[in-house]
Amino acid sequence: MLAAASVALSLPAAAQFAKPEDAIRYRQSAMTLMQNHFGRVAAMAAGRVPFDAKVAADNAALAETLSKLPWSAFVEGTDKGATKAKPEIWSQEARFKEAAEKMQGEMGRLAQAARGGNLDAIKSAVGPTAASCKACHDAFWK
Ligand code: ASC
Repeated sequence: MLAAASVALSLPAAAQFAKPEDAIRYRQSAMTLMQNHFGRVAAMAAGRVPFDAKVAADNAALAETLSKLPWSAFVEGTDKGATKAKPEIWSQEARFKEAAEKMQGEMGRLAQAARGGNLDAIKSAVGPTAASCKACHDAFWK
């Protein structure tokens, strides 16, 4: 209970779910959108698409906002069903929270770099951001 409450309290607005499947779909949707908007910035950083400072800043801002959303949906009882979430999310809640917060911090730094409009600063921020996505997936995603 306390663990679940502390996750919820760390959020700007806790989402509510009628069914476990709704929570799973919500967090997967947030991750999908975040991946999409982060991916547009990462593609510019990698030189796969031409750099456009406004597009980068807009997409990085969206990715930062989206990075705050999945966590309230990791409610108890949503480790089963159509999810790749590992049980460690709930059994090692502090570790999961730390990894989630690390990613949100990196996504915030990326958004800040993108607001500055400097491609080199964006390039420097993309790597650590992607690494923080991967670290959490490696540990907590089947
Ligand atoms: C992405 C995405 C991730 C990370 C990771 C980086 O675009 O969806 O989870 O980058 O693949 O290694």
